[in-house]
Amino acid sequence: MERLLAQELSQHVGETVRVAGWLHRLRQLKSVSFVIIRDRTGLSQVVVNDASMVAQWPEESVIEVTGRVVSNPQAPAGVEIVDAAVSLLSRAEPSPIELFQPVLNATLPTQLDHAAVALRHPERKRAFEIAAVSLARFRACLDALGFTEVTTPKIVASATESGANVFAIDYFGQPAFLAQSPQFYKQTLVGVFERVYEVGPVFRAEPHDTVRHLAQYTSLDVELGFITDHRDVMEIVTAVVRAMEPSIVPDEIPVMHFADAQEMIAAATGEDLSNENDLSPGNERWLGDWTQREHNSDFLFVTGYPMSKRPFYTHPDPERPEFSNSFDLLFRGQELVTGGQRLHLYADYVAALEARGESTDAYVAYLEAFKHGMPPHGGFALGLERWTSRLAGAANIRETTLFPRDRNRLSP
Ligand code: AMO
Repeated sequence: MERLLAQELSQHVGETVRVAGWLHRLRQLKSVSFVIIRDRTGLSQVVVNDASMVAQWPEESVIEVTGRVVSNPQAPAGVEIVDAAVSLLSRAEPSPIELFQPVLNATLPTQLDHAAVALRHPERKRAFEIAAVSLARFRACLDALGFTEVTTPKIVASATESGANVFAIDYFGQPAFLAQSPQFYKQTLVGVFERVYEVGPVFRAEPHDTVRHLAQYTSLDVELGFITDHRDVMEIVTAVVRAMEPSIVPDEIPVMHFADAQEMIAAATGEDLSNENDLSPGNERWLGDWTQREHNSDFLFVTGYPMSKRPFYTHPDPERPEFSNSFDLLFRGQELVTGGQRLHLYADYVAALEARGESTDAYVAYLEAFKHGMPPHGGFALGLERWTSRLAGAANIRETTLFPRDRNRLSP
């Protein structure tokens, strides 16, 4: 007999069926007991008269049931299984977490320590189902716009974003790093495909333990050639986030220059921001509240971050060279996306590295692309776990990361 799923049962009233899944809960009443089975589609209810055998099996044991489907408006999905024969496929040890609770009562560290079990909770699992849908839509949107999906090495010879937060490794006796981003490769591949994207892990040796930083996260990277400036990239960002979750993106995402944002925050809070070249997390939250209030929008583009804060590959604003043709997209008061226009002339790269006191030696392979003709181009990266945590309203990014890596956590 073919295995049916919880969601399919209502179409089989009157039939004898087979279901299988995890023993979610046994509810024993005086004359009758309910065995609740969980499978990937939801919960099914099985009525048993004698629960003495099931009562010996701890929750999360894997069981199989054959029985007849009958209507019962009070049961999950309006049906239940009666005349049931229940058997054990795999006996569990007592569960470290009460998965049958509608909201998990275990602390986050306990949930993370026991991820193999905690992730089974329908609410925890749901965030990752949403992430999977977002990813599929991200890909579909870019495929339709003529982008090619690529995969690039995660063991690399040089840092891409900044020297400090990079993991060094021993590569057959040679120094190497875990990639902080696919930045150099995605730019290089604009020379090959014009438009590329990559979904992959990136590694940051973040020195602080915060609720929004991981040591490994999933970066959704995009890069495209033949742009006029960063605003063409922002159009693609808008199309992508709209595709990922259409209901939350306004017709037009408000845009504000970094200098104007600082001026506004300083005027409103009395904070002296004259020496700041970035937005603090507190100021991002302030802007999130302001955008919600003034524009009824969850999103805000902040453009023109100071060049001193951006990586060497960033294109300056030709009108105000101390500012850059770059942007961040804030989502509900938190940075979700960073992007911008890049330098595309070889001579500009040599000058930019020199101005930062860096030799070109570490970048020879990357710079070859620019020696051999690169169009004006730009791109962006979106942190998947940041996206999902904001969407789910999670207080901590670890709640929407399957197996988070941070300063203190290397397992599970
Ligand atoms: P950036 O370093 O700003 O830019 O990273 C891009 C986006 O990635 C997310 N993010 C993180 N998420 C979780 N944990 C972290 N430690 C973490 N660090 C960053 C954020 C952030 O906006 N190469 C550029 C992108 C580009 O210009 O194309 C880059 O990596 O959501």
